[in-house]
Amino acid sequence: MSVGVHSCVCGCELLLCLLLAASECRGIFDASEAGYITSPGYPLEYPPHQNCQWVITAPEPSQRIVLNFNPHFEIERLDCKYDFIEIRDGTSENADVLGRHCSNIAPAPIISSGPSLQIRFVSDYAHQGAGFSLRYEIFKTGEVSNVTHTYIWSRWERSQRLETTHSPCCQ
Ligand SMILES: [Ca+2]
Repeated sequence: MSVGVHSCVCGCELLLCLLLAASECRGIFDASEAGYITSPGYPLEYPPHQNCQWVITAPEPSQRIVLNFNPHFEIERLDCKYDFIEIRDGTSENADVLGRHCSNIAPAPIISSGPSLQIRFVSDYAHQGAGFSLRYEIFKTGEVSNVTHTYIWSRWERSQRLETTHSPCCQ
């Protein structure tokens, strides 16, 4: 049985469906402005029966996208079969899988090979966790190209450093 918008509308209370439809559980984002994507409710437990999908695109065909995960990561383990986050290298349904992750170890940074990637988050009916939070932005190989980026990056680095100082999990 596929769990999608239609089965949701038939299978759960209307209010919950409206909340799901209105939630941040799906969307298309332009990576030229860096942003965050989280599982619903993060850092509180994500709800059961989630089937979220986000697409991130970059404006230039030569650009790539990088995802950095918050170390506070918790998705039901068990072979990543019931709950998982899956990242694909492009927008098509058959795009290569860059990673499928669960458990409580955040993935290492993930970089697309082209200007788009898609993220899917699935949960089944039981056993939830805190979920995930990730930051997306255009992957820069060379020097920093503008002031905004420098600012965001230094802020990000600083928050990483703080987390490292306070948490033994981020060595
Ligand atoms: Ca589950």
